[in-house]
Amino acid sequence: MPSKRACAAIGIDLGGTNLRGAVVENGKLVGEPVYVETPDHPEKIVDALVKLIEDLLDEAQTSGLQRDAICGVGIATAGVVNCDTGEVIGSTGNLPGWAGTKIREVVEARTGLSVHVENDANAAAYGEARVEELKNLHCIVVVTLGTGIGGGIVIDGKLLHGRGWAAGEIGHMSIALDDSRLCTCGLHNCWEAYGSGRGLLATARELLAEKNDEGQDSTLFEVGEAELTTYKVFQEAKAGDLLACAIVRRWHEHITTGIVNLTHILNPDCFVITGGLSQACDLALLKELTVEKALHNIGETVEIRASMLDTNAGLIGAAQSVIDEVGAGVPARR
Ligand code: BMX
Ligand code: ZN
Repeated sequence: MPSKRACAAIGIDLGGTNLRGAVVENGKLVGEPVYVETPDHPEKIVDALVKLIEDLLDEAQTSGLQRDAICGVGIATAGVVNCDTGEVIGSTGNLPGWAGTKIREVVEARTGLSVHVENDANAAAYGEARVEELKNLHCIVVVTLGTGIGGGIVIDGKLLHGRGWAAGEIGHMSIALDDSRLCTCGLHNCWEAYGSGRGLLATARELLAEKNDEGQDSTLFEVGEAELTTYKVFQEAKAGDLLACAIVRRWHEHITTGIVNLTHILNPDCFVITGGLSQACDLALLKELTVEKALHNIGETVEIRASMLDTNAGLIGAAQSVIDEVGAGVPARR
């Protein structure tokens, strides 16, 4: 007789580059995550979402999970999301035209499943905050370093959403005054314009121009504008190129600026650093710089740690949120 399985859900993380989905049960992935390239138009993104859900449902059945054991779909997406309606109400140029998409309404109608939609970094924070080591902490801030900088703030186990669902949009806090960096959101001086992958490349271009004038030598001068990638900068820094090391160091200083600001606002127990670029981040250096720049005793006590769920935090957190919603008796919307 097949054993009774706990409530499972499909989790999807929708980023600017990929859609990643998996079935999640008891906070863990059932099988490997499935990746699809993110299409360039909102309608096509929705089509890709529905197709991915259908593929994952088929895959779940092959691994012995009946369709009725799947209690819903959790979707983590970049952008400001109204979680009550499941609509994207704000979006930067990282996902053009995405604002206004009624994800929940459309996906529920097309799949017949309950859908919960959450901002990607909020979903990651929701997932991380349930991990054994973190679940009893008072305040956790999750920072996602990727195309942009996302954030999720969990206080006593609950996500902070704010009046208009935009709490945690930490990538757009202002960290400069000179208007020299334009963010994809249309504002200048955003943390994201310095600390994201795009920000790192802007810093690289600035330092390359400056050091070229000063006659400094670097392998990066041989790299064309189009070939200059974050990967290339990290690779050259690892190989000991001094200019690449200086760029990476400046990137850490930029990331620290945001962490120090958040430390003074929230005095959190810990920061969890996740996202595609987090592997390239030296957390010990971030901690050292935070102690140096924050008020005495505040920087010392804040913990800066790596993600426990790795790049699956968003989809696990999204799946967990729909499981909790259904478990709490929120009527299934079909
Ligand atoms: C942007 C913003 C945030 C998002 C963050 C990280 C959009 C489309 N995105 O600041 O909502 O959390 O990027 O996104 O408005 P990622 O694409 O880097 O994961
Ligand atoms: Zn911005």
